[in-house]
Amino acid sequence: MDCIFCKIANKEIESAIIYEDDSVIAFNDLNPQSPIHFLVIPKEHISSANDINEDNKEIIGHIFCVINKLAKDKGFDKDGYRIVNNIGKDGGQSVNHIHFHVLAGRSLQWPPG
Ligand code: DGP
Repeated sequence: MDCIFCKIANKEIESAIIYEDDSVIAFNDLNPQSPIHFLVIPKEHISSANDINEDNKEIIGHIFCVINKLAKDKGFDKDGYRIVNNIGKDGGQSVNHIHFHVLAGRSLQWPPG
């Protein structure tokens, strides 16, 4: 499958990896929108939140545990941050491998555009 995030997970494409374990990888976003902006993805290909199901749902909880750990390790847990998951065309998803944006390091605005 020609998936850029599968290639990042398989190290076929270079990225600034900040965390990795057996099932998950986190790397800095190529186009950062805040002083801290990284993506957390499952190594397994899941196209979007539309494809979360009873068989793969545990990875999503694990991703949130990883984000929680990284927020504490990097020290932005107390000031706060935002987790974003875009889905499909109207959600602004440009890469069809589920990913969670983690944005931190500045006061973020709401609502989104
Ligand atoms: P989304 O629009 O939610 O699908 O976000 C995709 C994000 O992925 C976008 O912020 C830019 C980032 N991105 C796309 N290609 C690459 C890449 O090759 N390397 C890295 N590090 N980030 C990428």
